[in-house]
Amino acid sequence: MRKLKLTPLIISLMLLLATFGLAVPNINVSVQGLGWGAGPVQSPATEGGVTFHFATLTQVDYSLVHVSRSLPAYTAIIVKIYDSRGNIVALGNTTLQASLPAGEDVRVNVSFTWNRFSNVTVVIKSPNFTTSFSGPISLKIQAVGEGVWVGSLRRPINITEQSGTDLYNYTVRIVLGGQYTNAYFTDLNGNPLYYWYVYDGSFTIFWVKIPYLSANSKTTIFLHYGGSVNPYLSYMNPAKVFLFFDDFTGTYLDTSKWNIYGTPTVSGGILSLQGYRAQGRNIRGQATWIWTVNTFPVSYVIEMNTSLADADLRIAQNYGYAVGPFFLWYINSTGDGYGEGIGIYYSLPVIGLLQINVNNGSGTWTITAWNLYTMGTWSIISIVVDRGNIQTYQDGNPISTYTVPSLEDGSIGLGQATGGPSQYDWILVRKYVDPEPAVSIGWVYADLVFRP
Ligand SMILES: [Ca+2]
Repeated sequence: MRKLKLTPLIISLMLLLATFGLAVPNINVSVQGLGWGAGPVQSPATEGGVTFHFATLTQVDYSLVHVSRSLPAYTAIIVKIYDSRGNIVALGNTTLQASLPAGEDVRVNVSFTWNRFSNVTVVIKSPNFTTSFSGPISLKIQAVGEGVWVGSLRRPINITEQSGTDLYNYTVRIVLGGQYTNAYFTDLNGNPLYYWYVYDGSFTIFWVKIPYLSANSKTTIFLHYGGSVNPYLSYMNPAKVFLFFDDFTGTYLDTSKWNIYGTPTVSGGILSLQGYRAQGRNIRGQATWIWTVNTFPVSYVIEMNTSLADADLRIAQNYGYAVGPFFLWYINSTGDGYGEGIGIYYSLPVIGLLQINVNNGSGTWTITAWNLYTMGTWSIISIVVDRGNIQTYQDGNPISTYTVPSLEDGSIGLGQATGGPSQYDWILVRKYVDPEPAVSIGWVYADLVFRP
């Protein structure tokens, strides 16, 4: 009888043990990897960013990563750079030797040529494991996050006023290597700024209008680019950026902007100016010049993309000299203009001060120097008109200087006396102070959003 009584007890104990056997030894599952789907993987951060340091204009040598939360020691940080086909072109990683406060940068070496950059991700693997209970099973989960690039980049640009005067609506010129898609600019408060740019095949010139910069002060603006859309496309507006701008679109010269002598032609976005030319013993054609309807307060800079065509050699040989293309930096209200004439003295390439009345064409040319302009190729010519001091540049190289009587508000002009045609893709006029604000360009910065 006693034996019979024990049996159910043993059976119930065995059942009890069997039940405990399922529950008591926890099943620990270490989950490592990226938390796609509904898995309870946690990211150590929600947002952050990566900054790329350039060893040269084109070569990145390291990155700086920061995230929104502090990271413990022994956290691994992996930076992956992808090309446009999704292949990894560079991989860098580091392990924190001490905890990293939120927002602080940690350096991760990653070496690649910038033109291969198409995407970046940053993986953060924390040494912290958290335990999650799901019914009778507990999971040990490593905190892992993948920082996904939001798809646009920005570069801080530091601007320092150096002339000792308060600048209002001043247009700053910024030159960067490479091309920048969907580019736009914001100020320190995130407000969009008016801008314009040209890309010449290897570098980009940006002009950005700064509403106010007090004397000797500094500010930072941000270039944003690389996104899928440009939210501030309407701010890419040369009419808002420059005192004067013409891209020579359409099929005729815009007479609301220019006064005309002779027959300038406009085609395919290019202005062509043709002068007199020798044909056998005869001289054909006529000189051509144009000058702005508006006047500009000194001081200012004229910039233009031009391919200059020389004076007519045979006219120079026959008459002793000939002016080819010329720029008029300043024309007063009676039409008397000052400028530079590029021409030929017998057979020698020379330049000199040209004084011409735009209404009747009478004038003088005073040869002052050899012609150091490169003719017949597209280049950007800049002319600084700083009161009576004139300095010209071709693709940033100083070419010539002139001193003329102190100037008041005036028009500017372009012309071709003989030879040609010289061609002009665009021309602009902007304000100038001496010295111009200093521009220094910061590193490339990519915002990241971490998942899961
Ligand atoms: Ca054009």
